[in-house]
Parts: sequence; structure tokens; C-alpha cells
Amino acid sequence: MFISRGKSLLSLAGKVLLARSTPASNASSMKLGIFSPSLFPHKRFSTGSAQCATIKLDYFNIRGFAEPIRMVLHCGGIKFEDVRSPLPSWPPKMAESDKAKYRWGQVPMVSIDGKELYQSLAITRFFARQCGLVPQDPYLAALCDEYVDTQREILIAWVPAVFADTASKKRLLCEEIYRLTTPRYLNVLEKIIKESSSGEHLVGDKLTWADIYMAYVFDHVEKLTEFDVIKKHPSIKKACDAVWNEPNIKKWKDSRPATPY
Ligand SMILES: N[C@@H](CCC(=O)N[C@@H](CS)C(=O)NCC(=O)O)C(=O)O
Repeated sequence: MFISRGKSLLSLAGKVLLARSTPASNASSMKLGIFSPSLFPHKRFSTGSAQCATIKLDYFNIRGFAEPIRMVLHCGGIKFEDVRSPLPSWPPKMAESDKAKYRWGQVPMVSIDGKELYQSLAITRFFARQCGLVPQDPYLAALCDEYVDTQREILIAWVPAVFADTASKKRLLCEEIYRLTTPRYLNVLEKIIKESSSGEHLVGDKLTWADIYMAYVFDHVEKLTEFDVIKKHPSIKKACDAVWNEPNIKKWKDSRPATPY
């Protein structure tokens, strides 16, 4: 079962790769007709090929867990249908009849030529790999995973402030969470980026999905809490700015639907 699933995902991955419609900004001239994991360079590339997989992303009309997926897809120039259901409540709670439509009763869900994939990190990583945003070196790829998992911990740490019901509670929680997360997370990330070869990326000297995830998390938390989380961390700020200035991501950020969450 696993083998046949693996095979079908491999062929899906090939189709997604070919689905890239517009070349990423610093694309090399490399052209690939078939998918081969060993051909993925740790850089972005262009296939120049026409769309041949239909990709549909199902989520609510918010940024949330779908936003890093959207950022990666836009970064790689992969065309997709951005299906946004109205937000039923905040936090989102689906009706049981809607839950039954999804394997784990939750979104985001992506369908690639009708084949479904769930869990936002798995989806983000899947597309990141297609776009050359996952390093080829297995250790560097795992470092990206480590930093993305860490970003999810940071996001979770800020949840109480996001959902605080009064402005004063929100402010107090922000200060407390900032105090607790600074030595454990922010200072460590700052050092990693500062000491990196580029001085503006988390892993290696190129943009990876770990940078994209980090930029999403800090932007999202800052918007939802109105608290300047990275004000005292210039290297984190520089790495996030590099993500937001990536031409395809910038175009997306400037044109994406304005949503409160
Ligand atoms: N681990 C899942 C979590 C997904 C999740 O929490 N989805 C929420 C929206 S952000 C949802 O579908 N909520 C509706 C519900 O649970 O009824 C992932 O990362 O994709």
C-alpha cells in the first residue's frame, strides 16, 4: 500500500513540478521534463512548462494555516485555485456536516488532480520541495523542518494573546509571552541568522520554506496582537524582509484579500 501510494505521490509531484506556470524570480535556466528528486537543486528553477495538474486549496477566508501554503505556491509560480469558505466563527468551528467532507475533519486540504493531501505542514513542505525551497542536502532539509516546527511552537505560544477578550488583557499577555519567548526562541533565531553565511536566511545561503514560515508567523502574530514582536531582533527582521521582498511573494502580499485573521 505504501509503495503504491509513494508511486502515485511521485507522479503527482512530477505533475506539480510541471504545473509551475511563471518562473520564480531568480530562476535558473534549468528545464526539467520529468520529476526526479535527485534533480532538485537547492535553488529555484523554471520548467517553462504549461500547467498540467489542477491544484485546489480549500480553507477559510483567512490567512491562518493556509497562508504559508499560498506563499510557497506563489513564490514558486504554481497556479492554484484558492477556495475560501466564509469563516463560520472565530476560532473556526465547522458544522459536523462540513467536517465529514474532510479526512481529519479540518482544513486546509489541497487536492492535486483530485488527490487529497491534508495537514498544513505536510502540504507546505510538499509544494516547497517542488519549488526548490527545500535544500537537497538531507541535513539542511531537516534543519528547515526543525525551524518550521519551532515556528509552530512560537505561534502556539502567542495563541492566548491572540484570543484575549480585552485590550488590557491582550497587552499584559503580549508582554508576558514576549518575555518568555525572547530567550528561548527569538534570541536563538537571531543568532542563527546573524551567523549564517548570507546574514539573511535561516538555512544555507538561499531562501527556503523555513524563512517563508518564519516571515508568516511573525507577520501573523504581529497583526493579530498589534505587538511588535521582532523589534529588537534586526537579523530576524532582515530575514523576514527578504521573504516579503521576494518578487512573487511581494506581489501576492500586495494583492491578497484583506482579512482580519
Ligand atoms: N494540524 C492541522 C490543524 C488544522 C486546523 O486546526 N484547522 C482549523 C482551521 S485553522 C479547522 O479546520 N477548524 C475547523 C474545525 O475544527 O471545526 C493542520 O496544520 O493542518
